Amino acid sequence: KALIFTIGKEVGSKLFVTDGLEYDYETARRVCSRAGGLVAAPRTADENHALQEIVSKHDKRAFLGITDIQIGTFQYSTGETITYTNWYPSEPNNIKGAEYCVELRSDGKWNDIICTKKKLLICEF
Ligand code: GN1
Ligand code: CA
Repeated sequence: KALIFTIGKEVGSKLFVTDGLEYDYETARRVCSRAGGLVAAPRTADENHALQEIVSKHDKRAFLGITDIQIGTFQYSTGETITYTNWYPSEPNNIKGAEYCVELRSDGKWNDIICTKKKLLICEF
């Protein structure tokens, strides 16, 4: 828990932790999973705000653990349909029909992007 002072944030019972590095989405999933966590997915405005602070600090947009690879509906990596959203205006726009992942911008808003792009890793525990 002490690590959150340098590499993450605590919101309620959730810990968000970053290694400061960028990976494609599948690698991000693997790295978080190996550590016993999931790619971070904000379920409230408070959680979104904590993730925004991490993104701003590192000046790198982060992947969220949210995709529409499977059924055209955005889902958490647990398979549940998302409840909270914070899309940037006109997003998700699914450019070229190929944007199945979601990035968090430094303004806290979400954009759908291609999963093979490399984005900041933030895991939740
Ligand atoms: C554009 O350039 P950026 O990151 O602000 C696009 C997004 C795409 C993204 C792909 C208004 O966003 O929808 O996902 O490029 N924004 C607009 O890198 O077209
Ligand atoms: Ca987009």
